[in-house]
Amino acid sequence: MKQPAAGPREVFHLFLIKPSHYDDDGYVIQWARSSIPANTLATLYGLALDCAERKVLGEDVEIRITAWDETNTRIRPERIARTIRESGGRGLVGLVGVQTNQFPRAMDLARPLRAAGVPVCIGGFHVSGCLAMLPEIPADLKEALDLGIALFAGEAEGRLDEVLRATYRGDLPTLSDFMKDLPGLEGAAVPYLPLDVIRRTSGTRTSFDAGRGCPFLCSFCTIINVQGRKSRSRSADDVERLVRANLAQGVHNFFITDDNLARNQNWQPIFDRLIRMREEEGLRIHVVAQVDTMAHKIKGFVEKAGRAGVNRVFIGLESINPDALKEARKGQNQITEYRAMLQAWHRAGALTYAGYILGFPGDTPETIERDIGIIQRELSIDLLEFFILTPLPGSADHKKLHLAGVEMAADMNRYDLTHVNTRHPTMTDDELLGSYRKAWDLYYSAEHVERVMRRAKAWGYDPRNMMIKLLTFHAVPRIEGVHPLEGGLFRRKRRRDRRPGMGLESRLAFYPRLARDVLVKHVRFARMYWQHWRILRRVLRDTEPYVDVATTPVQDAEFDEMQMYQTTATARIQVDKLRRRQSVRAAAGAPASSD
Ligand code: B12
Ligand code: SF4
Repeated sequence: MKQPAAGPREVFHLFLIKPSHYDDDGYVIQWARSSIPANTLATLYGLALDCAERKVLGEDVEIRITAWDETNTRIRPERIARTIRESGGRGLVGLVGVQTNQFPRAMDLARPLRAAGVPVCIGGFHVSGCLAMLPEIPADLKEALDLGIALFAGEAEGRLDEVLRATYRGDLPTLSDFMKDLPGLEGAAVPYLPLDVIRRTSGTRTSFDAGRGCPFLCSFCTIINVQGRKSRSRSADDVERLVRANLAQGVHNFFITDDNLARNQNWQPIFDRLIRMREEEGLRIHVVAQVDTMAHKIKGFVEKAGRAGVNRVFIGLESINPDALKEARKGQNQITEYRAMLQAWHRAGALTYAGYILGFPGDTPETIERDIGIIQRELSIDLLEFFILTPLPGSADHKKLHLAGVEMAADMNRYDLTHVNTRHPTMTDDELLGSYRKAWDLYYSAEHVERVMRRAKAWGYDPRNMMIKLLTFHAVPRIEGVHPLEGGLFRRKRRRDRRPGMGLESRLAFYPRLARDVLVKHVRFARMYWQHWRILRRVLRDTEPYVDVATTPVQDAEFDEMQMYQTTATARIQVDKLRRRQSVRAAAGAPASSD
């Protein structure tokens, strides 16, 4: 008699979904191609793959994993429920990496799934941040628990097995809180996404976290309260393994998502490994990293980063005003170091992206405008991105306001760093929002775009690439009205994917307006492209060498001359302190240093 083919008898569907959030009209922010794959999705996929390979639900159960990012894929809860039902009813929908601004959307995806009896589990910064910092569970999380949605606070390494087993048994707890027990990362299954998921983004780039945690204490930051202040890192072997797995599928570009790679205790072995792979094996590896403003003071860090393939760095500059930095407990940012730091990154061949926060207590529309002018003239930043100071759940700022009973916006969808969510001491909400919107136009003015392209040419970066980057960073907020970090190629809007409560528009109202919007956006983009292209032509034609204040090497006299150091009393005090330190060093015969 013929034996039946051996193999699993049961299928357990694991849908891993990274939700998006709603724009101001209530439509899901979604693109034909989003900008970069979400690392949380890669991390959960890597862990799930490991569970599937180890058959944690038993020899007879196949764990079938699907990974979707809603910023580039339409999610249809009813189809998910049907798929699970039709293959025996076993499965779990994991809503992954859910940030505060994504929590309302995550709930709207979860409701129909729960109504169809599908187990749903939500994890990510909103759940973890709230549980880490608030004395009681907030109303939105309580509502989730009431609907039977499981909330997972903490990290999934070493714990996904049990989440899957408990779901399979039918006793997944509604609340799992591992915030006090952060796992080590060495040897854990590494982040991984298959090529078809990566291809839904605009470049062939994937992401991974080489480590978690940051030692600093910035008051607006959620990361230290969720991932801790101690560095937990993957090993160089882990990183090599995941890099090779990606090279094998043709992916050579990596975004290392550590908030502060400079404070990853293993940065050196990791860089050395990447350097060896690049320099000895000739492998093509390009890296985008996030670092702090003092990374250039770590011996060998910038130089090794360049050799390891880092060609873009995101830097948390936040402000050029020492009072604001002090207020935000970001005293580690020394404005007297900014110029040396930016120039060091350019020498290593890396493009500099700096984050800049608007809405510190001392900010006014006038100081914001003044400071952007100073940055343009004196700092060799390539791309500047603006954020509104926001009390994110999980941050010390949020906890303080919450405990003091200060009013904050109740709609979590607004916590995307582009909305005003609490009162500023002197600016009205409209003034702050107006300053935020104007900031993009001020920084990306035609005059400054030309300056940055000329600087790029001078330090050896292709001005054509720089033009595209400047153009997209300005076009996304200006034309699409969203932050560049939330941007993508070709916005998609579905009539039915509108926020409940905002009303379903009729076909006659929705589609003609959509067609008009698409047309207007393309015309506006073409106009911006044309303006940028004309600037580029001028820059390419010019053969004169280019130097300006920002690209001039740091000199002692500049501390008396540059506006950045003269505008506020605290900046002048910082310069005096620097001078005193320098003279002590000189007296001791130590080599000159800006520190
Ligand atoms: C890389 C990154 C991005 C990338 C990709 C997103 C991603 N998640 O990978 C991009 C550039 C797209 C991005 C954009 C934005 N980001 Co972002 N981003 C990050 C960053 C630096 C790393 C994310 C990461 O990989 N973390 C590591 C993963 C593994 O940790 P995790 O997400 O917490 O997941 C673990 C656990 O939570 C748990 N878990 C998570 N989900 C689930 C699900 C289940 C079922 C289970 C069991 C467990 C589980 O297990 C995971 C593995 O251990 C974080 C800061 C940080 N350190 O996390 C900010 C962060 C998440 N971003 C933030 C914000 C605000 C934004 C933006 C709104 C900014 C803006 N104005 O545009 C946009 C939103 C757009 C979007 N669509 O995501 C905030 C969110 C804070 C909050 N309370 O909401 C953070 C925390 C940074 C900050 N400023 O505080 N971001
Ligand atoms: S340096 Fe960045 S990651 Fe570290 S505490 Fe400050 S904001 Fe958070």
